[in-house]
Amino acid sequence: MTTMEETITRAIVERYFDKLRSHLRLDVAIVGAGPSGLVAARDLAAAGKRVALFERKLAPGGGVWGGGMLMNEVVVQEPALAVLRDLQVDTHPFEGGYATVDAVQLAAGLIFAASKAGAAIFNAVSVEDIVFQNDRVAGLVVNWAPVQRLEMHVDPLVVTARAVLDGTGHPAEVIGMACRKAGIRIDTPTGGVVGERPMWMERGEQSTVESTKQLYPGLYASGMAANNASGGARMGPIFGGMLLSGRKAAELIRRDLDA
Ligand code: 48F
Repeated sequence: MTTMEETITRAIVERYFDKLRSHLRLDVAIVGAGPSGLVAARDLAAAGKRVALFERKLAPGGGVWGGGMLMNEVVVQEPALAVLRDLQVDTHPFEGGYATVDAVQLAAGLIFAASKAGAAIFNAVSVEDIVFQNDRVAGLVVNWAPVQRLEMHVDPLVVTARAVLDGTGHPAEVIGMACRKAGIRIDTPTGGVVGERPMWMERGEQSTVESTKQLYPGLYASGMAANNASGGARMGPIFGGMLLSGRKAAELIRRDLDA
């Protein structure tokens, strides 16, 4: 007779490996489940693309949860509210064209929307390298985040993708790896990661969206990763630019994949 213990364990193992197996060859691999990566994942999955999102932390959501200085409210400006309306996240009008959003509802809403649209989210998985073949970024090298954190000598596994989106936030990790290890020059003012400039909210919000683009064949950037790669200003706890960047990244990738 099968015991409850055996059934529960087999359910988890079988379903996890089904999920992993069906996401080894992707249309789009997204690194980092911050706001820009989650919006991009949701939009691309809703457009019928095979999408997986790899997040190093246990909880997806990136910098959303903490609002500003751990006060869990974030501010979103008018042009980005359409994204939140699509996700049925509640917004509360403030003054000057701004609205506030409960940070926990925003994080939960972004995660739920991406998952519900069909994007697979692999949490506690770290991206430690890229696949670089025929002069394009062609996939990701992944490992369990605790393995990386404990510096265990364990070889990783690989997923292939037609497009890779760096949504890793401030460190722009995937873009950095591509420049360093593949020795490529990317579409930024210096050909590499320029780095973040000091706080200037208005400029930072604008440059986040402007610098959301394909940096090299197969490699796209969104959110703070895009902003930092191109040398944009810091903007702090205003999130409209991140949401619009995710939407723009999804649209650019979808167009390129369908061309
Ligand atoms: O930084 P993050 O929230 O990404 P974002 O979409 O949004 C930025 C805002 O949160 C905030 C802001 C600017 O002041 O408005 O900073 O640009 O989330 C990035 C996620 O990527 C994960 C990291 O744990 C975080 O949750 N991440 C980073 N490197 C890796 C990674 C990696 N190598 N592998 C997997 N996940």
